Amino acid sequence: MAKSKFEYVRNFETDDTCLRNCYIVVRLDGRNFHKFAEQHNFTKPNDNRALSLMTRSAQSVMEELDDIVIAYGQSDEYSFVFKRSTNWFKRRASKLMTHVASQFSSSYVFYWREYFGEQKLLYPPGFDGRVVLYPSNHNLRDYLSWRQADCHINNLYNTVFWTLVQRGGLSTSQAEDRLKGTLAADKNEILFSEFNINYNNESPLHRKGTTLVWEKTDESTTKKIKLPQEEEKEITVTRTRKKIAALTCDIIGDEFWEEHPDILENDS
Ligand code: DGT
Ligand code: MG
Ligand code: MG
Ligand code: MG
Ligand code: MG
Repeated sequence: MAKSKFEYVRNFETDDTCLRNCYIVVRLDGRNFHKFAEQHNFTKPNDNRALSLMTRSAQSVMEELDDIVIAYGQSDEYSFVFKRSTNWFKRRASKLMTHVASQFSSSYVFYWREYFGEQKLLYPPGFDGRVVLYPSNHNLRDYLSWRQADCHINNLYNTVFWTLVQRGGLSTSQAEDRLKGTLAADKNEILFSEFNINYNNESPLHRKGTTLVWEKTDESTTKKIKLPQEEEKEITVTRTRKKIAALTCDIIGDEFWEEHPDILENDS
């Protein structure tokens, strides 16, 4: 094919191929969701409609894009982990990140009504994205542990903070003062002794965030078949299908990883 004299401009594109053997993580985070949550009347500290919509959008990302083996979300963020050996879009960081961000954002708007009903979407929300590479299973697990620990720390703080305000009658600045310098144990104690709340019994969705994984399920269907010179008969066909499961469990300890041995690929 003849090339135009403009063709050389291609050479200005920079190479952003992700290093081989590394897990590619794309993390999205809602742009200015402090304001977005206020304007759309999100309940405090957790709005289950908003969390479910985030998860629905993440599910769409996993279904529509190739090679995502696990996703983890909390608050206004979601992390997507591409399998170590993926060669999707030749591992080009910008392609992977922009596909994740745009599929997620359009899904968030597309499914908005299913979760928010009468509450109108007042303006188009945006999400930033970043790509981080993790060269070992240990690093990848620590990354996901970091996000889940962050979820726990924020949720414990927000739970006590809003309990002090909503049930304890404190103003927001009084609640802030009250919590200044407190440790996790102190916060648990405030909840327990003053409000009879055992933090461990609070919703696991709020304490642990949401983990999306692929699960294999066997689906059986019956089919009528007719072979030449034989009676028509019914047979059962079993097919293994991949389905996304949304879990609200701990992913820091070993148990989850022992139960899902297919997510990590051996260091090699
Ligand atoms: P950014 O990410 O730098 O553009 O700014 P923000 O405002 O998105 O800050 P970020 O991502 O650090 O914090 C998330 C905000 O989203 C935080 O202010 C609280 C809000 N948010 C997230 N989930 C909920 C929820 O379920 N309920 C309420 N009321 N607010 C939420
Ligand atoms: Mg931020
Ligand atoms: Mg944000
Ligand atoms: Mg955030
Ligand atoms: Mg194209």
